[in-house]
Amino acid sequence: MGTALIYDEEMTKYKLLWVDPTCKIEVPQRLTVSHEALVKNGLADRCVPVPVREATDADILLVHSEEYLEAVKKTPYMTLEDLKEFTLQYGDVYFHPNIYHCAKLAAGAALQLVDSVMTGKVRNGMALVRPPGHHSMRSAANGFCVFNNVAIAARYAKQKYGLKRVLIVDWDVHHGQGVQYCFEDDPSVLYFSWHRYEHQKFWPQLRESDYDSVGKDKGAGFNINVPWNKVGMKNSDYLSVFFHILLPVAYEFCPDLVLVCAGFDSAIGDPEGEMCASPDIFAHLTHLLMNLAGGKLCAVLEGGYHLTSLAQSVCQTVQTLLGDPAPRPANLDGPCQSALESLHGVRSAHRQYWSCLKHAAETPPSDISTKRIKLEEEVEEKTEKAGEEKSAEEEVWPEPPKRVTPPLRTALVLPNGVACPDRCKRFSCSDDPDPVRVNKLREHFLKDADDTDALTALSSLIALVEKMEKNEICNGLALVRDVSMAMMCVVQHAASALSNRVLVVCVGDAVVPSHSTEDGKTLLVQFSNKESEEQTCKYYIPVCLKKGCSDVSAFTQAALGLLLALGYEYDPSLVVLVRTPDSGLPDSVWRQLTGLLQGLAQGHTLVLLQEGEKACVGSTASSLLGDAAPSLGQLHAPQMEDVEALERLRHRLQAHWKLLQTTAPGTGGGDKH
Ligand code: X5A
Ligand code: ZN
Repeated sequence: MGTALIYDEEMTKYKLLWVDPTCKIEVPQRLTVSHEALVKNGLADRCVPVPVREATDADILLVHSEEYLEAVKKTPYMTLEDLKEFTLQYGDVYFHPNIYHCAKLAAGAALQLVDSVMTGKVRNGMALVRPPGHHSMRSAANGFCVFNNVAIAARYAKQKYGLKRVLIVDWDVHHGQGVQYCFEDDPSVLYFSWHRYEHQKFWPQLRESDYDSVGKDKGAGFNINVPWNKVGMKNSDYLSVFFHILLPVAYEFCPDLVLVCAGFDSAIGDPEGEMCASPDIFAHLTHLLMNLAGGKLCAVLEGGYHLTSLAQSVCQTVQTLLGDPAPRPANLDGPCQSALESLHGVRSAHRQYWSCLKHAAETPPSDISTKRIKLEEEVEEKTEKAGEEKSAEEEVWPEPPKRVTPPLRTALVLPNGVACPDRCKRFSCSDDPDPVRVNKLREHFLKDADDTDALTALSSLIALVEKMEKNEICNGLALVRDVSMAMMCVVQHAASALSNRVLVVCVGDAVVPSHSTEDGKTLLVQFSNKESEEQTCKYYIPVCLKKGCSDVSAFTQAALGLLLALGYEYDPSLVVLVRTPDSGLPDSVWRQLTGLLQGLAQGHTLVLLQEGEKACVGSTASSLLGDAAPSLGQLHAPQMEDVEALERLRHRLQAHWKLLQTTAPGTGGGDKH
């Protein structure tokens, strides 16, 4: 359905006109390098160009006061001295004769993006804008921001399209306090922000940026702050927060639209953030949000001050919005102690508001809040050391490798007589079967039967897996006579022929090849309602849910907090997704699952369905093609027993799987169960 790209050179036409060390990083090149990188990588051409417009007074007044707007309106006519003087009343921001014009375009760009997505002109999109927006407040410019582009967009979207719920994800490294203030008491806008905090030592040094600011009155629970109390946070830290806070809450909230305050100062190299997440993490952050709200996602640029890092991160985001498979997530070694403390704090602060967090540890981390006071002395120490250490900007990291998309997205192995859906290709090796393989397969799997069709199907399956491994085909779907046998066959092939790991996700209680997990080359996660024998192997994980897979809330919780986290840490080169006919999993959940799992293994997913399930071929193929899955609706509280069982399982597994951790060891907060 397309991705909008909004960019206008006009927004490069203002800059800092005097000396100010805090503002000198906010330069016009931020926009030009980002746009040039999109052009150079052939991404700009694949987007739908959408023109900017000026936000009207009425648009701006959705968030800002009349007095403030009138004051900003005068800036184009001010002298340099007047501008300096005007600037002084605000924090960490500068004015320029053309900034008012650009600020109207930046807000207008966000609104154009919302219009393009809401009218169905495109599925999603990104607006490259200056000035950024998330720090500006009702009556104040702040932190390089003049008008709050995303806050205006949220109000506008609600008003013009009657949206009930809007999710704002602020992955910029700074706290968008302007957005928080705007929606603090508003339960219709869920604001999530992670930000460098260092126990309130980092700009803007607000008490209300901490995890215990959860929103006010009716809006209590709809403001989520994740403070980073140390620099150097990595991919694992970011993903942990997505798996254990943002995604469960976002799915429970069920937004009609997702807005992203897309600041890239949270990536490696940035002098402001000093974090260590790689630019390709934004492919995953984007991907993980792309199935919410029926895929309606608008990303609006905020910060990002290391030009190379910024351009790479922007490309990763846009390429993902376009639907290209995400790169393999590199070295996920689990969250650090400080991130776990934050995770723990946020989850316990929000457990009363979200049923997905109900079983989070009750006790807040022992002393993380009080550190705020204690840390005062350490500041000087830190500034003294600054000279010796390498600055964040000098940090080196490899350029994210080109994401090569296979020539064929989705291939289907179907029995004769089952039609192949649009945009997919029927796949069969019957013209060219490898005789050695065919014999092997017959011997192993079809001993007593001389069933040519079944044999062809199995050989085709193997051939398909090989093509995925060579990156000639991205993903596939097979309708087979016996999913257990097909699963066995693929796993066996993978174990003997592939050098890499395979994640097998089995939905329903098929017979699974649990014995083939011993060597760690296969990780098998099975969802069913059968209480299975105590799990013995690190790589065979039975997940038992009371009502099997038919409870949407329980299943979703398991899929996000357990399966995705496991999958990312395992980092397979192939995902095999199997569903039995009696699994009970509703179609919408199945499509969400299929979509989410494509963040793994560069999108190499092989889906196995039983022959009778013809009716599901179309919708499954659609998910494999990257279409957005339908929303699950607002989720209710899952059954107590299921939640408890899941928590127990997560707790047991976290010794082996670090991405399952949600509490810091030694903070006195064991999970409740
Ligand atoms: C949008 C943004 C940062 C301001 C930093 C001021 N602003 N020290 O990233
Ligand atoms: Zn920022």
